[in-house]
Amino acid sequence: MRRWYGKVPSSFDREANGCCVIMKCMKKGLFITFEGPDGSGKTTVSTAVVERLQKEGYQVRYTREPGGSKIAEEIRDVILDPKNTEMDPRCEALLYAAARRQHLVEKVLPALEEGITIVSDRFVDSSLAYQGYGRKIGIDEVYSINMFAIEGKLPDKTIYLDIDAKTGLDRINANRASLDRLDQESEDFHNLVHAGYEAVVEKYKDRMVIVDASKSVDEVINECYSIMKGLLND
Ligand code: ATM
Repeated sequence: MRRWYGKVPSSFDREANGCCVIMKCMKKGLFITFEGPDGSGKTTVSTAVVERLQKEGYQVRYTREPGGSKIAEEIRDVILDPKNTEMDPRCEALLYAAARRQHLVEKVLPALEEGITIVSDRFVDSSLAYQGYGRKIGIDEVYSINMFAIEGKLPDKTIYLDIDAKTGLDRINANRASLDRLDQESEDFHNLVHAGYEAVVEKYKDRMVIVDASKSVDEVINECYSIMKGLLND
């Protein structure tokens, strides 16, 4: 049976197969996440890839964490506010999980049901790396609160943009006008986050596609675009 992940069928397809057949072929959208340390270029790359795919007629939507819905964006503001220096690490982990829950049920799951592929700029692996490793809460603890939040809904594939902490931070310091509460953390913290990502990538290797994010942004975009095309046409 033909598999269809949401590229709008041509009029030939419609005439040849009839709408009923197409509806039967229609699959849920794919759930793809982009992950990586700060300065890996996730947002630039994932938005560029989504735009390119949309122009080709694919039913793909970009969203981001923390945020992506009204309530989740409000939680994002609290988490990233540089003035909230007293925030406890477990409170931070719970807030990320709360924002994730709201975004998932409000934006991600309904779109997937409609056959739209979701590209989420960060998801649960960020919490495992940043809170589990960076804040030293432990990956298993952070995983367990997240399982409550996401009820086992993990991405179909995760594209991990790999960059070392120093190169990533240098990029951020060169390009960003203002730094949020986590950007302002020490290089040691960001080294721990990178080590966390390495552990997460190893633990979930079947789900991960690793991309070298130290290459030029155009090269990284092209590579991620090819990966996405492969997944959508699989
Ligand atoms: P973005 O820079 O990708 O918008 O994410 C905001 C910050 O939130 C980012 N750190 N900085 N700087 C990573 C952090 N973050 C976590 O610590 N845990 C999470 O679960 C998520 C989704 C993001």
